[in-house]
Amino acid sequence: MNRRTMSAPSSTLVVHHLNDSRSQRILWLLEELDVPYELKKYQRMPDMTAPKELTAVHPLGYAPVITDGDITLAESGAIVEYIINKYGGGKANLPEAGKIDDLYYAHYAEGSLMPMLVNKLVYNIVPQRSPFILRPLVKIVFSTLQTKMLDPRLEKHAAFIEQHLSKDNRQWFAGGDGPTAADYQMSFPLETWCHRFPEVLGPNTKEYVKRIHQRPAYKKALEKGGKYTYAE
Ligand SMILES: N[C@@H](CCC(=O)N[C@@H](CS)C(=O)NCC(=O)O)C(=O)O
Repeated sequence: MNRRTMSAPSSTLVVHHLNDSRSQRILWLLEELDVPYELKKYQRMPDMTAPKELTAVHPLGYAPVITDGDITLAESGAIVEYIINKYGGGKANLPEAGKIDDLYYAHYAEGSLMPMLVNKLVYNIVPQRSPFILRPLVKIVFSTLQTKMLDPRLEKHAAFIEQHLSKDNRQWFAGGDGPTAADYQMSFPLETWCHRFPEVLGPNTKEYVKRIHQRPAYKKALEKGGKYTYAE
């Protein structure tokens, strides 16, 4: 066998990473699994949107996106599942008992939780960006929407998450001894929530976010990805 055939195959996996974004969870996953990858970095524009170059990779122009040989895949939940299936080598596997929690929280993160957190952000931004003359009125409308509609729902979700994380002293969403798909997906909403308005989050939820940040693989992902506001 010559040197060439003995060496590990070079990776074709490319992560298109936008600063301060959901793609941080993909870097964490890849570092946990110890999968080699190439990183292409993109910087948010002053209005926080992604730069146009990302639409050359995927028509919607959102992060994360990965390319792997001929495959281009967007949507973090799909990417997490793809990477665990193809490169996981059993490392993100979990006991049978945790499978339903893993499935649920892997979908809940983007399906139910993120839309509310995005709404919260948008409701704060809209008044700031509205025409000066309309601003006081817009402010009243959006702050009423927040206090009457959004905040009570977020409180309900905070209690729901806290109650789950307090069950049998669990460290991870699926109850195993290491992170699984549910954790990679839940990391971003909980990090941004902790960073922006932690008041309503319970102690187990805050501890959980700290636990993620203490992982050596997470720290490695931070070093590679560059500045990430939600781990500061
Ligand atoms: N549900 C998608 C959401 C993707 C998404 O909205 N990504 C944000 C970054 S966190 C983005 O690229 N925003 C840029 C923009 O809106 O222009 C996923 O989980 O991948």
